[in-house]
Amino acid sequence: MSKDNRELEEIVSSDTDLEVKEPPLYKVLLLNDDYTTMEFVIEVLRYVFSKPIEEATRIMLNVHRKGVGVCGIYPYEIAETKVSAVESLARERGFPLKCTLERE
Ligand code: TYC
Repeated sequence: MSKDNRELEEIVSSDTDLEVKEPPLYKVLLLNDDYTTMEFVIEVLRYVFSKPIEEATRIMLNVHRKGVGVCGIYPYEIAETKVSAVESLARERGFPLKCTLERE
């Protein structure tokens, strides 16, 4: 093998050059409140998070009972877009529903 080839192989096979970093993930959290209707929260989980009705109902009831719950885990920009979608739908309908991000 030529010197050039050996150098190239070293570069290509070195860990640091080949390592593919996964993007950091963020949990999207839904917070309970006393005013947003259960129906609206289920609607949001179906529309924004593409949850089937049974899972949407389970997540909503979990948040209702525990105060907070995870509705999905995504890379930052997707998570942030979902938080904005939830809050703007809620404001449109006059509900105080809150949604936040938490680094995994
Ligand atoms: N606690 C609300 C009620 O009793 C329902 C609710 C569930 C609100 C989940 C917000 O994130 C929430 N109407």
